[in-house]
Amino acid sequence: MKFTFSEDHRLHFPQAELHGGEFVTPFERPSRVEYVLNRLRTVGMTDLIAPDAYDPAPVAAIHDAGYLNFLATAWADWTAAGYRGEIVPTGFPMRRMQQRIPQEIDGKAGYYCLAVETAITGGTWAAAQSSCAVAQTAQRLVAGGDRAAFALCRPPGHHAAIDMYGGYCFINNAAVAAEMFRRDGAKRVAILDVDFHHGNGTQDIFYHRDDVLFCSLHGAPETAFPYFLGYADETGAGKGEGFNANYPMPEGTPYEVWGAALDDAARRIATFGPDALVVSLGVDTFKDDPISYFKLDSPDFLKIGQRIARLGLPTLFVMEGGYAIGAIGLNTVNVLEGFENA
Ligand code: SP5
Ligand code: ZN
Repeated sequence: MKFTFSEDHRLHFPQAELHGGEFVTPFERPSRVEYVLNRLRTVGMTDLIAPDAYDPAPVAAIHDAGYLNFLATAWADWTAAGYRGEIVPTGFPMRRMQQRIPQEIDGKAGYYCLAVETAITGGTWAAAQSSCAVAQTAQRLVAGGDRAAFALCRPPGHHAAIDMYGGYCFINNAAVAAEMFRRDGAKRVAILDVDFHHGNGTQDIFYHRDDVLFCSLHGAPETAFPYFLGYADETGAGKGEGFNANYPMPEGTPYEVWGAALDDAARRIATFGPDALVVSLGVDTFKDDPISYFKLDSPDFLKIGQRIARLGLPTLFVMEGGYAIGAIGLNTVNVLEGFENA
């Protein structure tokens, strides 16, 4: 299968992530992409397609206009205010408080932020747009008739909600691609999120819609980021009722259990009968991931690809998380190889 990627991901590399009360080098770092590229080369997946220009139209259809304007102007406003570090807000519109948007950039960032481990830098907006362009280009390959394509996106996207960034995500690349499939004539689109973390952003974007089915397998919110969404009883609302499926699982979950949840999600997708499938492909379910707690091993990722292939759908793989850097290439490309060799 063909894959897409942009060097501009490098423009986003914050110095620090707040982790356990310390500032550490971000887990979501540029070298992640290098390891995936190396593995693609090793297995002979060399069909790299350069990204087309970023198309803002489908992005504006799923994200809030004020939010996108905030992302585009945040760094200029932050530096103009005299702040010298990276953008990390300090106050938030919590319970029983106003939900009005402040003018001051620290307050404004707090309004649009869902997790402060994710710093914004001078290059973040350009990198986020390039990442989205990578997904958009791969979407066009699949919409144009390729059975599958792989978007090697960075920064990732599935935590980015209608009007919130965090969890290393700014633009929801998988959601943009799903929206593009709809615009290209797909009647129904399914999104399968296999990243360790709940795809809260994608759920938020499609929660009231019946044309996009969202299924997410993830660490249970009681014990795993993003903590405040991802329960099994979140099933969609309004006409979207029944079109959101969460599979929260506990610490230590091995492939035998995780794979049964994947089977259930795959059956649900088959019943839904979509014209296209978008896979939010995170490999932080790996046993040695430094911030996650499932116990999948490298060969299990081949099985994930095989199971997804059995759906027989035009499939777009969009890179999300995975922080066991030494294994991210093998695990990610195993999914793609499992799919291709199924
Ligand atoms: C795209 C993606 O995978 N985003 C993940 C964002 C996770 N952010 C911080 C999670 C806090 C994790 N606490 C880990 C405890 C490890 N013992
Ligand atoms: Zn993740």
